[in-house]
Amino acid sequence: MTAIKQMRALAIRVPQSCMTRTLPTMRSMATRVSMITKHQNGTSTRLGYFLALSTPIILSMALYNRQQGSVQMDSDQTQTFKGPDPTLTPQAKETELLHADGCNLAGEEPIDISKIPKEEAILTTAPNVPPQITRDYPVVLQVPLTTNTKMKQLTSQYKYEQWNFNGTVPGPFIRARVGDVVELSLTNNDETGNPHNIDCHAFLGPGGGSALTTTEEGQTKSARFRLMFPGLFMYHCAAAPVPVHIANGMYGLMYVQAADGDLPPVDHEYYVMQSEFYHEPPDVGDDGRPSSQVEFSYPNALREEPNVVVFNGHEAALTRDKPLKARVGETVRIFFGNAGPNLTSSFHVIGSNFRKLYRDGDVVSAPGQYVQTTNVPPGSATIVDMKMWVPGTYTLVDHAIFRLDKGAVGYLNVTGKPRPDIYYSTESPAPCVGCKLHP
Ligand SMILES: [Cu+2]
Repeated sequence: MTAIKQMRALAIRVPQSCMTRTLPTMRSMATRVSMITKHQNGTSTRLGYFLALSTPIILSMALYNRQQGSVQMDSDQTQTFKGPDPTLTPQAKETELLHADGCNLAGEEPIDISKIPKEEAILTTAPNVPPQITRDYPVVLQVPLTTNTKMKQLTSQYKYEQWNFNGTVPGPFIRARVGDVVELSLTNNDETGNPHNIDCHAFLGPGGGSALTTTEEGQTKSARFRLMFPGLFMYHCAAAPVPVHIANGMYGLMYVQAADGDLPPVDHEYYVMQSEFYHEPPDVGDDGRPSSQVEFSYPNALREEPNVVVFNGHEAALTRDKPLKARVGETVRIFFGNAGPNLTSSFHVIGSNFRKLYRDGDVVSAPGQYVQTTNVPPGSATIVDMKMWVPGTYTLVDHAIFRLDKGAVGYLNVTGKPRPDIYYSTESPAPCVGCKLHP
């Protein structure tokens, strides 16, 4: 068949829309080929035209087939979907139904708070999350927080004096609902004399509440904040010098459920927060041995060169002490925060993916789907949903992967029956010796 005949035969099978899209490209390519070949013989000229004109047509046909959901199984078997793969259909409509009002405001009119019932918040320590709120009315939600310091085993090598809320790093997980009025009381039990306060990213007003809640040693202060919008938010101490209070451990997460319906239920909800620690080298004692304790390093923090990067406050928080758990077939949600203070996290779970990703803690917009890794900057948070299909150990990491050797690793242990239809080999697993990623 001549080049012209081949081109005509192909063109007959190409939809008009594809032709329209590709014609300008075809013309420009043909012109270029014409210029190149005008001094050559007739055969190479025809070959040039054929290559220039047929390549975009073939590419257009492949693109068109893909858009139509046509899947070539093998040479004599074609399976055709009508429309795109339904499992990959965007969920925007579903989300619209969940949160009909995009802003989901509690209401713009002032309210009489004395008429709202009071309730004490359930506060949990990482990796636990308080149960879903099922009430359909707002409350004055009482949140009692305290501040203190505590010497903790930060890494296998060193102890470090952390500054904390309610005795833990990260601080407690606070769950509330849009329309609730958070009645925050902050008691400063820190005997070092440092003032502390709360800046919560879910609060509307100057400083996110910090100026209203600054407490000196031995003091308690209270303030009220009405929650006007849903999402996952970081809270932290913002007493001066702010970077030092955050670097030493004063942060946590608050999740504000939408008033008209929470996220779809899952089997397990977990609370994980990434952060860095900056410390000086250990002092060396009279016996020549280095101390097992290290102290905060302002120069390292200023240079943004952490010594330690961890999930939930110390190196072993999600490995030896408390790996996350699930069973095959179950769904897992992680409320993931990044306290920084400096590094952006490239959060990833080795062996899985984020079936739903509520980027930046945004539960109003349609979630991302089947996402491998997500960026979480300092001062932000994200919500990821996974489904566990295959038993084994899954590893939480910051995919800026050298941080693994600074402590950023956690495990999610999944038990249950193997699924050889999904994951199979005749070989038995052979984890590498000393590997933190694949225990
Ligand atoms: Cu503080």
